[in-house]
Amino acid sequence: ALANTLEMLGTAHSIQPGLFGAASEETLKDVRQVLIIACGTSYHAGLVARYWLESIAGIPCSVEVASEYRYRDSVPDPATLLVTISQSGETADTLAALHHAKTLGMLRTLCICNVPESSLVRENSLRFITRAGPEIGVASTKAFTTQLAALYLLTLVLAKLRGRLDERAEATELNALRHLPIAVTKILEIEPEIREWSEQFSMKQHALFLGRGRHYPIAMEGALKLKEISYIHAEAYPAGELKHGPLALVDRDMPVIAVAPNDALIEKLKSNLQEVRARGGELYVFADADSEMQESDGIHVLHLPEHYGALSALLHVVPLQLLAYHVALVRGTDVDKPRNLAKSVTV
Ligand code: F1P
Repeated sequence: ALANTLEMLGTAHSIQPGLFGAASEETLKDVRQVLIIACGTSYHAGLVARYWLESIAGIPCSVEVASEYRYRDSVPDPATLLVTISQSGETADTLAALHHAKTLGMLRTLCICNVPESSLVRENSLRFITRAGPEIGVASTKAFTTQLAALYLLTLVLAKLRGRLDERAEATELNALRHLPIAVTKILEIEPEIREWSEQFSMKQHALFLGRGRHYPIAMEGALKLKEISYIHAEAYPAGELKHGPLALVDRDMPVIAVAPNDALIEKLKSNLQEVRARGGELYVFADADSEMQESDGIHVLHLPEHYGALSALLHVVPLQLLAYHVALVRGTDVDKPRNLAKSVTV
């Protein structure tokens, strides 16, 4: 899915705004802020992108769930770029939020969507079609990673138009993007260990997911996948919030899954994890290849094959998707057609 989505980069040495449609340079060049609107998994992709847009493109960004935004009287800056994200392009709340935003004066609109002939694509002049192929199951997975790739490209285009990306940095980013499909495939090497972990979740009622920074939305996505397909109650928290409430839930029956890339926040995260361990919580940690985190009593650690810098969120979601998948298999739930859920929520 990622290889297809990124194929359009070809062998180019630069990233062209034209990736988002014919008039995109004109529309994007003096954008002052970005508003992202989506539902479910697509909303989580938007939350990751906020970190990228702020730190790489230096552009203010807010992210809203479409099901609420459509009822808000927000006061937008006319130079806002409205980005809607949807796998299906038919999600009623996302379409309604887009219509609402247009009535509020937001006319620069771009969608990231997996279905070229969808309503969402028809209603946006700028668009990026993720070429993930059809999602067989209800729970969105490969669409999510391709949405992240599209949002990263958008970040780079905006950074470039704002003079924040020199030629060397652009070449480095392009190489990193082109290597992504291989990096994701390599993660499958740790699937046997993830399958082993999944057996320990078979009788669990609840699970807690922790992350920090741009990996907090990845923890949210991991919790959503586990809920959707295995019916285990799962919540995600930014790890620093633990002591403000959720720590009260932690005991030996509460597995705690930590997204622990080796970035600037790792020392803070480690101290949060010690707080969990001190309360008897069993930890399942996804660390990076170059991380010093080691297994010990009640702390299980899996190292991802690579450490991927700014794009690491895109890699760290894959083991969480695999964990949800294997837990669902162990519990005998239907991974493709979870109860009560529709593939595309059109009402
Ligand atoms: C949004 C979404 C999906 C979820 C399920 C229900 O869909 O919440 O994230 O997995 O399919 O709908 P979309 O707008 O991305 O198509």
